[in-house]
Amino acid sequence: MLHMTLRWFGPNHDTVPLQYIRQIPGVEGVITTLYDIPAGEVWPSERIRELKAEVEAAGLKILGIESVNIHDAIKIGNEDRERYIDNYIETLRNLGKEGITMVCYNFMPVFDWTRTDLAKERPDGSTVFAYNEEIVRSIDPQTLFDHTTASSEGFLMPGWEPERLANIKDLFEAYKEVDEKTLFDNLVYFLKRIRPVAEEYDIKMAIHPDDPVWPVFGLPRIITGLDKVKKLMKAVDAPFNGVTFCTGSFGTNPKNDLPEMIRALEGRIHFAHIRNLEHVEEGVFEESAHLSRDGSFDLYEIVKALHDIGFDGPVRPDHGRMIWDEIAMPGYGLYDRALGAMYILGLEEAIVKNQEMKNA
Ligand SMILES: [Mn+2]
Repeated sequence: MLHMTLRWFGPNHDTVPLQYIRQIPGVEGVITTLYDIPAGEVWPSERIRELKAEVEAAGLKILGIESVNIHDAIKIGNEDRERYIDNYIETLRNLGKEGITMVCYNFMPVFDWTRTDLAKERPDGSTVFAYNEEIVRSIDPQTLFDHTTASSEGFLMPGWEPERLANIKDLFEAYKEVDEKTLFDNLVYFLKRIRPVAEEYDIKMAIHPDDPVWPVFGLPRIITGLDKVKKLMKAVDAPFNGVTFCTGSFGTNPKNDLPEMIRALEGRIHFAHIRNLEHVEEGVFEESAHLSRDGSFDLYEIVKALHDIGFDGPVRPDHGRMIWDEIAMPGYGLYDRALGAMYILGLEEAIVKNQEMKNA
């Protein structure tokens, strides 16, 4: 079954109180993080325990972490990586000891995700994240960074840490020799090194797909579609090595058949991000409401596929539109994500009942 969650960035970063999340029917927990700890540093056990206590005091559970970020040295594969992988292992051990057993991460160089507009207006007046390949081609990474941080309403956007991106030129320079093959090999190396601790604590590692699933600013992409994901699953062929099935990211490429991909990845999906987007033309898309008819995806078929493969893990409505004048981190307001959560749970209820009727 789907275990519904909302992403929550912690008491000092999120505008949405845990008590509000608790009041969304069917939401069991949160997917959270220690937002202030830079990539590469060990997460102290005390901090994890504190976070857990706060979430549990609100009647919720931590159903996973998004993300424990991967230090650039690991992605680049330079001599510093051993130290950072050791730190990652220690963080996993500290999480495992607290019973936290799902970790989402990504392996994208420099930028975690890319959009050209954080507040594109939809016909109904709501605003959403949008992407236009032509704009990306016409600007440099620094301009995109300045634009993204300037339009984030003062909120620190996940994956866009100013300290890490302080010198984008140097960062690009460091990735100069990293092509698709090197990046993939470095990911496999990382997974093999963390395998023992992940298996000891039964931690499921769930890689998030690239977003969008094509190269941006010439940076390589390795988690873009079914073939690439299968290749990774095979390279480290153990259940701990799985995927975050993000419909919005895989779905940036209209050729990715989302329900088919879900069925093909049975047993290896550890977390799902369920949302919708509207394809405008090639390389141009904008996020939409979760409702199938508001965008390009068939959310019924997506939830059905997850149900059919016996998926039993955390899901979240992923991003939401900004509606009803809410002031929040773009994409992470309460209102539209709550609507999304209810819609997804409604689809699931109908699918389960339908199945029961057929079996009766
Ligand atoms: Mn996602």
